[in-house]
Amino acid sequence: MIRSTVHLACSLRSLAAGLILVTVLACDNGTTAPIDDDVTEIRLTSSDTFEPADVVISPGTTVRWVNDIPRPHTVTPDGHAEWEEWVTNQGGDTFEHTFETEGEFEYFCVPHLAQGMTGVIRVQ
Ligand SMILES: [Cu+2]
Repeated sequence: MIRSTVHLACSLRSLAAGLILVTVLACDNGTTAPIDDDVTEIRLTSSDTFEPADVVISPGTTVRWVNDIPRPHTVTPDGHAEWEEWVTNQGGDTFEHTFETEGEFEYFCVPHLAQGMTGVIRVQ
């Protein structure tokens, strides 16, 4: 009972943060253009998704994951050792990795794998 109450409070907080985020993004033309040619940004969202989840980049590109809100997520390699697992629970936290070799690098978020929080970086 206590657990479900905490979960509800947590969900409501996430919802509120999500609404604020949507409002902010709505003022941004809805574009998610990379900051520059060599950096691609992926957001860890309040809806427990990687956004965008499927990314195509060329070798030498840096991917920057950004945690949108104070919420626990991970960026965990799925069956490869391209990077070390990143664990975050702070809004604004960032993690970067530069991909030098071609390949498909799948990853997931440990706490939200059951909700389908997965992503893939296609380097080609
Ligand atoms: Cu997550």
